[in-house]
Formats: sequence, C-alpha cells, structure tokens
Amino acid sequence: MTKLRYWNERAETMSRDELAKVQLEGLQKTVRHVWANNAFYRKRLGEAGVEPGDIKSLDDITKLPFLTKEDFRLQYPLGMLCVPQETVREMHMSSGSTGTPVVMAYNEADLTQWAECMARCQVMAGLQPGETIQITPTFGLFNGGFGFYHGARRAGMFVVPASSGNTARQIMLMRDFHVKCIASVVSYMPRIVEVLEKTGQTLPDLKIGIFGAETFSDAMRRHLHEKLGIDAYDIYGMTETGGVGTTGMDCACHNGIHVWEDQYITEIIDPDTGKVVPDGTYGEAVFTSLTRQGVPILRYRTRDITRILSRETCECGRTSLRIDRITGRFDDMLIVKGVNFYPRQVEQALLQIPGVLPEYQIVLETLHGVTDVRINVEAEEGVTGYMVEKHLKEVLGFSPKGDIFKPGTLPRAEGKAKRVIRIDKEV
Ligand code: DLL
Repeated sequence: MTKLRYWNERAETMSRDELAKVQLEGLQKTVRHVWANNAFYRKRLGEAGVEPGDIKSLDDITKLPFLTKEDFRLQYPLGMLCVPQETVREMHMSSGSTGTPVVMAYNEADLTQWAECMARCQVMAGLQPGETIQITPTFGLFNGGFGFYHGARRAGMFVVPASSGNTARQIMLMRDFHVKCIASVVSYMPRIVEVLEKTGQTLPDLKIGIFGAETFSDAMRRHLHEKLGIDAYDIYGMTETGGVGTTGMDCACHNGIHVWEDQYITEIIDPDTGKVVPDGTYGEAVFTSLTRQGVPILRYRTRDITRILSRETCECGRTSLRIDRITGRFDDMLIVKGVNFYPRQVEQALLQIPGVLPEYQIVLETLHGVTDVRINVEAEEGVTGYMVEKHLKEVLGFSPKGDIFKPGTLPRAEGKAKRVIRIDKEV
C-alpha cells in the first residue's frame, strides 16, 4: 500500500484563491444558519446592526460581533444550539477554572467534520491506516479521548482506547500492541517516562506522540524526543471550536500549526482594541467556524496567545496558514514584582538545568499585598535550590525561591496539569 501523505489532499493543498472562495461561502452560510435558527445569535447580530446579506466579502467578517467563553456560559446548557435537539448525537463540556460549564453539542455532520479534522492530523503526524494509536486522554465530557477516537475510526487506525491513568498498564498495552503513536495531554508524558525508567523498560515501536491541551515548551519536546525517541506533534483545539484537532496541528516540518482553513477562519487580534494585528504580531487567536451546524462559532475569542507565522505553502505541501505554537493564555500571565511571565517560560528555563525533571509548580504566596514566588520542582540528586534560583534570575529577571523535590513526589493531576498555585496568607 502506498504511504498516505495527506488524509484529504484536495482540501489540504488547495490554492489560496480557492480557499478564499470556500471560506466566503462557508461564512455566508454560517451567518445565515445562526440567524435563521437561534434567538441568541439573532439578537447578537441585530445589536451589532448586521444581517446575513451584509457579508459580501471575507473582510466583512469584522462587522460581526465577537463571541466569548462568557457567552457560552450564559447560554448553558443549549442556548446556542442551532439545530433541533433531537438531531444532537454527542456533547462535550469543559468547566475551566471558574467551574461554569461550556457545552459543545454535535449533530451527525459535526461529528463527521471533527473526525475529518482529526484524521487529517493523525495522517499528518505520519500514522497510516491500520497502524496502532493509544489514546490516553479521558473518554468522557473532556473532548480529548473521543476526538482522537473519532479521527482514528475515520482513518482506519487500530485504536487502543486506554483512557487516562494506570501508567503501568498504559506501558504494557503500548508494548504488547506495538503501539506506534501515543495521544496524550502533554503533562502526562513525564509520568510515562518516569515509570519506564524506573522499571527499565523501553518502547521500540513507539515513534509518534501527539500532544496538546496545554502549552509545552521546545525543551519539553526535546526531552520527550530524547527519552522516548518519538517525534512530538503539537495538536490544538478547544471545546468551543468543536474539540481537539479542529484548529489544527504542526506537520513534520514543525514550523507552526496548520489551521484547517477550509473549516475555520483565523484572525489574530489585539486583545485590548479588538483590531486585527499584522501577520507576525502576537495577539489573541479568534476563530470562526465555516461548516459546523450544532453550535457554530462566529469570531470566538480564545484568549490563547499566538501569531500568524506564514501564509506561504509549507515544505510539506499544505497551503493552510500556520500559526505559532500557543505561548500561553492572556488569563495565565503572571506578574510578579513588575515582571510579566508565562508558565511555559518557567518550564523552558527549568529544563535547561541538567538533572531537573519536567514536574514543577509555580506557587504564588501573597501576604500584605506582596506576592512571593516559589518554584517547587522535581530533580535528581545534586540539583540545589540555589541552582534553580540563579538560573531563573538570569532567564526571567527575578529570583523566585527554588524548592527541590525527589522524583515522583509532587502531586500529579488527572488530565491537565495545575502548574500555578495561589496561596493567600491573609485569609
Ligand atoms: O484541551 C482540547 C485538546 C485535547 C487539545 C487534547 C489537545 C489535546 P479544552 O479543554 O476546551 O480543550 O481546552 C482548550 O486548552 O483554549 C488552550 O488554552 C489550551 N490548549 C489546547 N491545545 C493546546 C496546545 C482541549 N496544543 C484550551 N497548546 C485552549 C497550548 C492548548 N494550549
């Protein structure tokens, strides 16, 4: 059988002129659809003074109002649904830090669309129909497990639906079923490495890792490559766009995330003014869905920080624009003693210190209005708190206290890692 380079060659390599045509049609159709089928959307568009007929060119997208996570929350559970409820076939939900849920509902066409995006991602990572993928994100309300599953079924992969937890069993399954690709939330991977090392096992068949759901540094990518010999791919997506992989992944060239542009329009905006920024400038990613039916999104503000890297055809032959890997969320920015930084920068700096392991916590302690930072980090013998303090001072420009923990002793989260811990000593 010849090796597949693309899952959907026509869609992944269409000319940018053709893409623009597909996008305009999709945008017009989506605006007509939400206007005709949902009271919340009709009110929103009405308040912004836009009617479906006003969308005549792609530039007219800026006439549309933004959508936020708060809108999703206020419309809980199904206030944004644009299809009859009896045609809904699946739902996923994320609760985030504030706890009020965000719901995504899928009809049959939406599930097909998600599977299509995910099949493209898996083939882009080098997985071929018939090869084995182990899916370690939870199968449940979190979209991760099912997203990988729908894509793998569509592309004809051999699925090992391990779900999360029980690392010894995960390793046994990977070994016994000659798993070629592991799909995971990034922060679970150091745990797998740790158990492999402790038990002296190796996974020679494992070649590909598809990771996401959290930011991860280049240092983490190198760490996973060195320890497991895998090529690590960065997959992006969220509940509101329809789940993991809907907004793309990087290809084997690892020079940015290919957004599936026949499915979504990408804008990068200045979060303060809402204006679109020039290519290359960092800002907030905003997505508009072009084919989704159950809960389409118009100009959804993600709070994720990235920039447009290129609109040129990539070396892999794909024509879709590439955005930078997500560097953080505007909500995640930490400000300590006047220095702004993101957890990913701390991770990158920590992993530059020999003997430091990729398990860490950033603890912010506030007393009398003054915040101190402590970094709890696992490390091998010989690494001292002073070494951590000195290195972070050089890289970040301030000196947090460094506390060293023995390997395997910091708490592990199921699902996304909790890197930042805030302690208010006044209460
Ligand atoms: O985390 C979807 C997902 C599952 C992606 C598994 C990759 C793998 P939510 O729980 O709705 O969905 O969280 C979405 O997670 O807005 C980003 O802030 C963050 N995120 C997702 N992928 C990445 C990534 C899933 N590759 C939120 N890099 C998004 C950095 C990511 N952050």
